[in-house]
Amino acid sequence: MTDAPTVNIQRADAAPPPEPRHAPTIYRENYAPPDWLIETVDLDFTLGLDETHVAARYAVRRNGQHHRPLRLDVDGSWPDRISVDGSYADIVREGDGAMMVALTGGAHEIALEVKLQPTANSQLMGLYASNGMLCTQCEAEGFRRIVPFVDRPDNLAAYTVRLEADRAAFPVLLSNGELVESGEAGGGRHFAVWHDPWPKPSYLFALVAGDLVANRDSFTTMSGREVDLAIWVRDGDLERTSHAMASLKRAMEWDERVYGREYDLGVFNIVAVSDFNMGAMENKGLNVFNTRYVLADQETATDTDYDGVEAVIAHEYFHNWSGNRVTCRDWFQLSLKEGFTVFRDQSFSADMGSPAVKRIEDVRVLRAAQFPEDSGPLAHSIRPDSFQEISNFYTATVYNKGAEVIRMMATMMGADAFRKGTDLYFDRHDGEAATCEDFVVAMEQGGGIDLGQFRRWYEQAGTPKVRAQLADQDGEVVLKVSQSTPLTPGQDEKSPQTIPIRLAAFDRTANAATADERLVILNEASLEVPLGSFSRRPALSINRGFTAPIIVEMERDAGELAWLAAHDDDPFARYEALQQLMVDALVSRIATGDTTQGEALVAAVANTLDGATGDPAFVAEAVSLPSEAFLGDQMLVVDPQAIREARKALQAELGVALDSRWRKLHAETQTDHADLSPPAKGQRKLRAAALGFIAASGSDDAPAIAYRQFDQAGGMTDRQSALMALAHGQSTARDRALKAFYDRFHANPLVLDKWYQIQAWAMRDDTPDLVEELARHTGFTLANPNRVRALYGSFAANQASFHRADGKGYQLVADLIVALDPHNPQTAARLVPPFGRWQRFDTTRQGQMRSQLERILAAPGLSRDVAEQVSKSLARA
Ligand code: B3K
Ligand code: ZN
Repeated sequence: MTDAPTVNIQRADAAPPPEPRHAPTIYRENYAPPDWLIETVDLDFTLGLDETHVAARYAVRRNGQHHRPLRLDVDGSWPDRISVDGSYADIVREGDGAMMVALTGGAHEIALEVKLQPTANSQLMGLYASNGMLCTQCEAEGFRRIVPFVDRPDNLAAYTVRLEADRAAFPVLLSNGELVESGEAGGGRHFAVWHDPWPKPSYLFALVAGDLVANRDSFTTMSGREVDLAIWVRDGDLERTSHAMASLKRAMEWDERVYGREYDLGVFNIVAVSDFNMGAMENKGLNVFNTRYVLADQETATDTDYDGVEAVIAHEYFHNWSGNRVTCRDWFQLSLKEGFTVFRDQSFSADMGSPAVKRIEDVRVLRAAQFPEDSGPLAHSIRPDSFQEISNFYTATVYNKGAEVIRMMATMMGADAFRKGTDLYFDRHDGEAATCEDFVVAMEQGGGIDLGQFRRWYEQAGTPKVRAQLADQDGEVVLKVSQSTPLTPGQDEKSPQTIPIRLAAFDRTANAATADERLVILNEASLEVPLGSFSRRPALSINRGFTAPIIVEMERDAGELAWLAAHDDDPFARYEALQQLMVDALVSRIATGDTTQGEALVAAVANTLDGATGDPAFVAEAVSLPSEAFLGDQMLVVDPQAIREARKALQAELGVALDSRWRKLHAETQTDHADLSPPAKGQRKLRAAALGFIAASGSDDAPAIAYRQFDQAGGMTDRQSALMALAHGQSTARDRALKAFYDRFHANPLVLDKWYQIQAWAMRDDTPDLVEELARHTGFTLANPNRVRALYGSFAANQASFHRADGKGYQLVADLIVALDPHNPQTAARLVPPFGRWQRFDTTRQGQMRSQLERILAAPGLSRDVAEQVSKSLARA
């Protein structure tokens, strides 16, 4: 493929100019289709860790009537040689580094050659080296770090890729699509040619070369086609891939059954990589995964880890249709594939386990990650209007709120109409780069629903607040609801949203808890809903199943909440009622020192424990105290220390008051860790909750109980929860357990991450000092994103520790951001948002947080990623 005559017209040292200090803002409304389309791509890689040579050939076609040149995006590697139709290429370099190629006809062939240094690529975008292997990450704009290209998702092309490398160092050579040829290349080298028949955008390109072994299996699709499945890992990790393989097959079957979507190649490869900026990547036919979401066995992975593997394997697989067959027109449409695919993976996981518990977990994540984002300086709608660096928009808003928006459509439409809508969407836009609007139109036409006003969910940022009140009108109970959305950056006006709210009113005097559930669509500023007559004020169960991503504000006294926690037939609402009781108790304890609600809470928790034989995982969720961060969100000014003390005190009270119950539960929930059934996982979750209360009670034998669980654990779930319970406190058992854990597992990077994470999570006064020490520990490295997240990501999420009054937490994380940015700006930028919460804290902390943000902003050569997050975070929301 390199035999075409190329003309050397640009010296290799004519590198593009450095990135501008203040990157330009890109606006959604300025979208214009590409002037030229690359329709076929031939890539020829001569692979090496230190140096890789790429020869590329593109067939390009003029798109429409115009005289503009071809724009090729470039980031880093300026080509040594370039030609047009085998002759001189007339090129100009733009200020942003792009290459403009003057072309005269309607169709041309471009050939170019590039040299890359994979080992020197610490950003982990483009082609890079990890643990002796070579791999790629191209979403969103990494392909231009490999070769100059029309690197935007609306350029779909068919790719043929030839890989050549030393056979001993890189026995396995993979790319997208199907293997069409392979063989010897002489001198101990070999080659493989892959062809992907499905036109795809450049962000879905991938290659992997390395010394890997495969867990192989196969799947027969609904039309009877056989698909070869392979999960590629380093030798020694093979026995940890069976859960991933089983999850993949379940996901393939589920997508056929639930969405009618069949896989479309003869091969599906997954490769596990240890140095990876995020969870995984859905490259066509060649998914690349963080090892964390592939490898699991009972010795090293918790039940949560197992669930994470299953969910991420499914998520990436589902992208084959929601993302790959139908892709995004531009990056503002990211939620088109991500929101929808998260909804699909959430539904899949719900079907595989307990739907009620899955819903509780998903809402917990939404409240922990998305609600704060939506109320701060980085708030944006699920379809943003502008960005500087698209990597900063892979957010909980685009992903998780995006999924809630799809869920609301499904709730309003019902399952059959929703399926008709998605069928139409997939059929109509197959092979296209589509928009969120295309999706909404397909849902309207396929599912027969008017989503006119519902579109505001795509436009408006901010979490709507819904105020609910019961009133008595002429002997009838009427529910009055009203909505408002707080203003967010760049949006000075908000209009009413379309909010589907499932609700029920219970007659508390009736023997059985039955009520007519109804779905109310709130699409005005306010609405009155007649509920009928009741002999006394009914118990109101509202936003059941969390039908809408809103904050409900209403006064319900402890009696009503306790009744709902005990009797509501909707499990999410039961959970919510008990959590609200706890929030109310803690908020009033913090505000006034009032501890009188403790008793009602003890009774309500005891009552929920009585139901433990039903769904233990549900009980564990319901009785666990709300997080420090969630409690902070309920306060006008967050007082991290007061929250920690109140929460600890309440946990201790519940621990003491129900001591014998926790001990009994703890003793009864011993399980075989090989049993991954939902009931067994639920037992372990409840056991962890019980141990947490035993430890919090402060009883003398608590450290010994925790140590025994740690020491005798049949698997990582029990071992980790015991270590966590010990890590919060001060005891010799804690020190012994941490040392034993390190000694036993330090050679396994994923388990060593846990060791860092557990200590960074610990609710101790000296956690910032420990984190500082751990960063100097031999196992810590800036080169591995998992390790950075384990220590610093966990620490920044540990509210009272990160916000310790002396400002040390802020300083540690800011230092890390400045040190990491030159190596890996994407991972560095992900640690900025906790600083953006400054307006929620007292003036001293505000000053400390702002001065760290200013210090980061002053760092020389700051990346576009971090600069955007920091400058936006400094602005007043
Ligand atoms: N699509 C990728 C995320 C890529 C992130 C790039 N910064 C994984 C996923 O959402 O499935
Ligand atoms: Zn995704």
